[in-house]
Amino acid sequence: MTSPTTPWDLPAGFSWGTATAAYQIEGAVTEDGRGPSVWDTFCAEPGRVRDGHTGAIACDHYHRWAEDVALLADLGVDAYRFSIAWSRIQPAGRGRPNPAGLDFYDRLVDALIERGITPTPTLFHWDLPQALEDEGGWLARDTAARFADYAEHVAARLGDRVRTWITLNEPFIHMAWGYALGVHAPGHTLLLDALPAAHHQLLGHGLAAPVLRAAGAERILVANNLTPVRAASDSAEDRAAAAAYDTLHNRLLTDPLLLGRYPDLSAYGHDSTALPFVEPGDLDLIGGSLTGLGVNYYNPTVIAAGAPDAPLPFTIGEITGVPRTAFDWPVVPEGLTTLLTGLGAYYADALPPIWITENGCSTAEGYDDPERIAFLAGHIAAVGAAHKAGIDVRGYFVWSLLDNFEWAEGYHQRFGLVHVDFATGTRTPRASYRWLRERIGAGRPE
Ligand code: IFM
Repeated sequence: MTSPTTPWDLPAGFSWGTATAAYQIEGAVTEDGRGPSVWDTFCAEPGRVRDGHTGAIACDHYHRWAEDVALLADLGVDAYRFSIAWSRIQPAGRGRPNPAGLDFYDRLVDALIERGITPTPTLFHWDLPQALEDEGGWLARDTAARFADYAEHVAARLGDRVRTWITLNEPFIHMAWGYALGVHAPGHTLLLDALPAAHHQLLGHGLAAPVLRAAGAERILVANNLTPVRAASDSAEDRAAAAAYDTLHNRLLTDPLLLGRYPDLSAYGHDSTALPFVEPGDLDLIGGSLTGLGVNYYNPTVIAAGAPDAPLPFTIGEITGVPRTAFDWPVVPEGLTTLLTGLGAYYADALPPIWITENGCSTAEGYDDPERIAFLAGHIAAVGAAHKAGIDVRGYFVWSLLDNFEWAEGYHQRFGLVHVDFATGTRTPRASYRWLRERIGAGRPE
């Protein structure tokens, strides 16, 4: 519990955490019966990931998890967001669970609780078992049922201790980069034909939610990647394009969850009330199933009209005149306030409490990271400003605890409060880790 007046004017009980994901940190991809995931396959394909990097070893968290829990305890966080690798639990995506896989997360959950850290698992952070991809992946409706079955196995083992679950991580990004553009696993380039992959992820969440509730869940979240969208100019064309992009990036995956319906998709040539992949009853399962919204925020987006013959009705523009991260992403902390207050204005009473489930930046490799400190200070202040404006925001998870495997960028982007030497596995807390420890410690009761 934090005190009512942290340096950032955050609410009493505000929860501090850090976040990671299984494929990005665990390594040990062939150990203890783990089956291959789409990311193992993708990494093995030449040219997919920068310099041929893979998650085969990553941070070796599978063996060094106790050290990582000690780092969390020393940091003083209230919560830890990690993800469960589906193919450790069900190596082929279906059938009897693999006890060794469940044991790994069971030990992790116990160790976190022993240190007073709330375990906050994500069930799906992009590493679909390859066997399910071979049957159509998230384009196949049956994958949603498989996901609920997997959730049931995990909840049966961990549900006595885990109270907050995040079912999906960034389903929009997974659909867009994995199924529409092909820059992430599983590497499909379907453009707008990727939409069923979004719906089936939501359906998987909708089927899993009652299973998690039956196992004692108190909070069920989806962590959505959201971005405030601005038109590049005041022209009618740019404003229409910005609205279309906002619909796709933000509302496609949030309206069904909070309002029980898809947004108007006419800009994409679809009647959102008659989508061929949506079956009767689906939206009843999906709508109203959240008891919290996870918000992953990195930067705003500027949008201009697309070329008349382009497949998409928008072009992504450049944000200039602001600092940039090592990834060349613009740093706009006030965009987070805009985003949160915009959610409040749009969803009104349908908006549940919010947790910032990811926020952070990549910096140069060194241990001294003033850019990360400035980034975090600015963004946490932006959360405080949203709280002051009436938004019910309850927690903040830094992405990430450790430098890790940054998907198609391999190990070239470093997001960690803790530096990782990928040759030896050695962890070294950065200046930002010490800064955060002091600041969140400052907000705790004596
Ligand atoms: O590393 C990713 C994470 O897996 C999902 N959200 C964005 C992060 C930074 O790109």
